[in-house]
Amino acid sequence: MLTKKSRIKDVYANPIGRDIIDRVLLQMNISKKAVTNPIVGNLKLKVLPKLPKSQLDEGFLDTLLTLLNTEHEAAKGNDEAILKAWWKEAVFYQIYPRSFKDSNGDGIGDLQGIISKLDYIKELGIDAIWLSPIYDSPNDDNGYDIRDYHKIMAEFGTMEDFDRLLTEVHNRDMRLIMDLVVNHTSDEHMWYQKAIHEPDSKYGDYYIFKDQPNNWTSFFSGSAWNYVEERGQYALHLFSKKQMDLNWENETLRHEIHDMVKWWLEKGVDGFRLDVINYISKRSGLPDGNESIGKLMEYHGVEHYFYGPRLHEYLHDMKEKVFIPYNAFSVGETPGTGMEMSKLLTADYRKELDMVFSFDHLETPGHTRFDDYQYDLNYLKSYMINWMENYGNHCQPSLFYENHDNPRMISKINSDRHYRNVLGKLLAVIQLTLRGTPFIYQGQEIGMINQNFRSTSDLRDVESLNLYDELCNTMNKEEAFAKILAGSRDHARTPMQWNNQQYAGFSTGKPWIMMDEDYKNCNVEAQLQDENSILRFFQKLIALRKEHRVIYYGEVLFINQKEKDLFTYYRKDGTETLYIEMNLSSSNKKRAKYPEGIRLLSNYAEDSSSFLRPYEASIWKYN
Ligand code: ISL
Ligand code: CA
Repeated sequence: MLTKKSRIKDVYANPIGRDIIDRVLLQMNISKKAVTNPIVGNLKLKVLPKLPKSQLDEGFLDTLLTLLNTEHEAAKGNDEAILKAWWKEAVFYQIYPRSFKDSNGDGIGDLQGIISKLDYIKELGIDAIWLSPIYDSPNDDNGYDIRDYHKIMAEFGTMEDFDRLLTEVHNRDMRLIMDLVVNHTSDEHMWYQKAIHEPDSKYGDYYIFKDQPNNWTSFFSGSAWNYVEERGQYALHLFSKKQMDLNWENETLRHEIHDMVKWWLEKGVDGFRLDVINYISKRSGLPDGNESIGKLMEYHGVEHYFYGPRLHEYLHDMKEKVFIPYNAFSVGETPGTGMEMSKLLTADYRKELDMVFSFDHLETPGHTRFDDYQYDLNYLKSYMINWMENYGNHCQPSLFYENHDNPRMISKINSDRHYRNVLGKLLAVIQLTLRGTPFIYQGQEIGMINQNFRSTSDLRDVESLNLYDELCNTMNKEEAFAKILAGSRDHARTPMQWNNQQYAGFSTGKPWIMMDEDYKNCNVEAQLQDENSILRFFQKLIALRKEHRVIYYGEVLFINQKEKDLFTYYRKDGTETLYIEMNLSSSNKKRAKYPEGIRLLSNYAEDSSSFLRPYEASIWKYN
């Protein structure tokens, strides 16, 4: 049991304590050495709030201790071999259906559009597709606000289209996973409508109601509570005002969700990506969030639900009752969980989730998504080293930089067009040669970049638009727009660039969201014809990955770790050794040594001798 008399080093020795301290340091941009040095390590927790300029108060300590003392488990060590599984060998491709391919000219991507591009996906070398939500929805958050789990969004097609899509995916020996959004539903979902109109029915307790709101804030600006006149109470929404949080404490609701998931598994889908699944268990009593944590994390209340008291129980239950019987795969989206929490959520012997997406590599220390800054790849290097060395054999890392919620990675690192091609390929090498399961986001394979949005009328995303309104209270419109522009999720949601024709071959009609002129140069058709393109590189790299199975299960051995801008490692097993060498900067970098063996693939045509060129990335095979 840890108390205020415990020393910082004892907290850091506790897995959950380490996760939380690491997270706080990351947010504040303070090096880990600040905690691991003995002077600080020996300080008692209770002195922290008393230090000059301390941003931490007593409430922070209480929260920390509650979190630490409710988790009694620690993940097992690393002595057993990695268990094999199809999803540890697969390359996933994420489709954002609204922006992938439109088949009927209404400017909105749809299921028939996806079907028409399955051969393209297969030829890229993809093994499994993750579809962002396609269920019936009023689209307040583009389908992440579900109105009916058993119906297809009319704009996307029909259930017959879906069945056809699933068959066509399977016919090509690929798998399909769906997006499962069960932290919340749309306020237009029948359950919510009954909950407010028939509070005495079984639905009355399906959502989270309170007589008085607490201080929790929504991720999409403002209070997380709506006043519900029908009940004279407040209802919780961690996301938009139309995304109402479900009450997982209610067992009938949990069974209802299990049945719904089984319904899709009966159809033959291969698994799920579980939206903000770590938020489903909220601390009972829904206490106010601590002010200093709220300020630090930019949202109030997170500490009471990002790793809630019954999270493991709910996940374990769902795995046993629903996923295991259907042999279904599950990857959880878990914003805010650190490595140790992720281990406890995914270790194979614990039977909760197969994998999670962690997000701490998407911004460098001290930055958040809405800051305009240049991402330093040396941070990605240190992050990857840490995960590869410490995540362990019972857990499988996910490897990704892009999805529908984040600006394009190339733009974050270096927006100089000159480097686009080599940089896109370098990122691919990291993603496809480390140990883990890669998730490629649509458009990443052709090196799509951020869009030139000119004003808020070009934007569609509820998060961006709400934040803009909020920022306008404290800054002028230009400043507010500039901030939105840096982090808007819409950068990733513009139409897939298929060719150089009008609307990029995405649609014959005007797309639902704007696109700039980039498609004229950057598109699938042109890149398929260009041996030197990012797309061709992805194809070759994925093929290489399948040929060299050492990439799936082999050891990762890093060398030159301390050498800035140089990222080098071996992949090794009993049968072969690969050597990966990369220059993370836009300047020439001296090589640590000239590699032996043969160069299998590189983003530069000819090899040079003593130095690596800007963003050079090569894979060598040793004998
Ligand atoms: O926690 C966050 C703070 O910015 C976000 O990262 C947020 O948790 C994350 O964007 C959650 O994403 C998922 O759930 C949302 C939906 O809008 C996203 O598109 C989805 O990926 C609500 O369903
Ligand atoms: Ca359409």
